[in-house]
Amino acid sequence: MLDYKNPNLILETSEVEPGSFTWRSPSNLAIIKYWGKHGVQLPKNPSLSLTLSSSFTDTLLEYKPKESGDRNISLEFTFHQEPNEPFREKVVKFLESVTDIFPFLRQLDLTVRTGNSFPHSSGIASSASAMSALALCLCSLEHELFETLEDDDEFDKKSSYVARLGSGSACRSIFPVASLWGQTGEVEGSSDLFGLPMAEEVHDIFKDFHDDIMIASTAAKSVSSRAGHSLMDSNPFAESRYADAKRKLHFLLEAMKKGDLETFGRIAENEALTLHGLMMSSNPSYILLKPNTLEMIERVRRYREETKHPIYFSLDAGPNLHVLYPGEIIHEVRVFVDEELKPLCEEETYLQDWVGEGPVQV
Ligand code: 2P0
Repeated sequence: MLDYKNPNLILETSEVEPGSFTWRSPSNLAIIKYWGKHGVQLPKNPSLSLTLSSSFTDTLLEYKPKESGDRNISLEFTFHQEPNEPFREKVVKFLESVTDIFPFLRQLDLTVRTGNSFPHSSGIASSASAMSALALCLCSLEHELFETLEDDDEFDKKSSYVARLGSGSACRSIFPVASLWGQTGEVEGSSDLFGLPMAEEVHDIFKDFHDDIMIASTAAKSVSSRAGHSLMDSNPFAESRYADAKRKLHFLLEAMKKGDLETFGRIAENEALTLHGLMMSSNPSYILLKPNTLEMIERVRRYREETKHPIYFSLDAGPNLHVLYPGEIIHEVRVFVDEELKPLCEEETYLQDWVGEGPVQV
């Protein structure tokens, strides 16, 4: 099995000049959800996401030959210009876990400076953007030091593989427009180990597609995604859920290829509510939705019914409602969002996001 372990990536440190890389990487929104995993960050079912744009993480990685002779990961870390020990420890743990892939990390003094475009604790999952940005920096560093990743597709594949080890959903953020992660007979070359680019498999309507993220609550989640995934191991509906996701993927791929928004929207909403249904049917059970989330769902459905506009919703592992619609109806939809949904948001806050072109090196 592909594991990218490479003991040859060892430096002659006296020849290394200090340097740095910066990557900006977006978050993504799963339409078919990843919920349940096994082994080392392997999904129980394939998932398919839209790559976002305005919700991103910027990560700068600086490196220089290590001053001390030890083999520990040496990392200075700031988040929004401030030291942050819990985050630093998380990143150190992640870097330790990828030293078989990047053994040279033990030979360098590293600095990571990172920050998100979206407000802290706005309830937007930041692990996808953060871990993809870091994985891209690591692959850039490897290429700078060893000239090993000249081929862009190989660079993306390895970045996606490494991002997955940091956070499953992060492996899908590497690609523009849309990405599929998880082995499926539906898509040639698909794998549980990395995401695939799907931009060429989707209709143009999804390339001008909006996701307004309605902030129903910024309170910390009562159950983390990590704990949520592991509760799937004892969920009585788990096996039928994985089968259902695989079945829906077939119809979603077909709909996205054709630009069939009605089928797309039906599946997106069903997956969002299934995800939360799985949380409610876990043992112990938990609920992340808020009363205003449900009120917003009703209003989206009523507006769709009345106007026949193709506007749908999705949810991540939290209470915030993602309102999805094509760019061609943005003017009408924004009036609805401002008048009917915004007043239901915490401090009337919502984020305007849209399908984007994936990470950029800055
Ligand atoms: C997804 N989510 O497909 C699903 C649906 C949230 C809702 O994957 O433990 O942070 O780091 O692999 O990726 C959020 O969980 O979990 C998630 P880990 P991750 O996007």
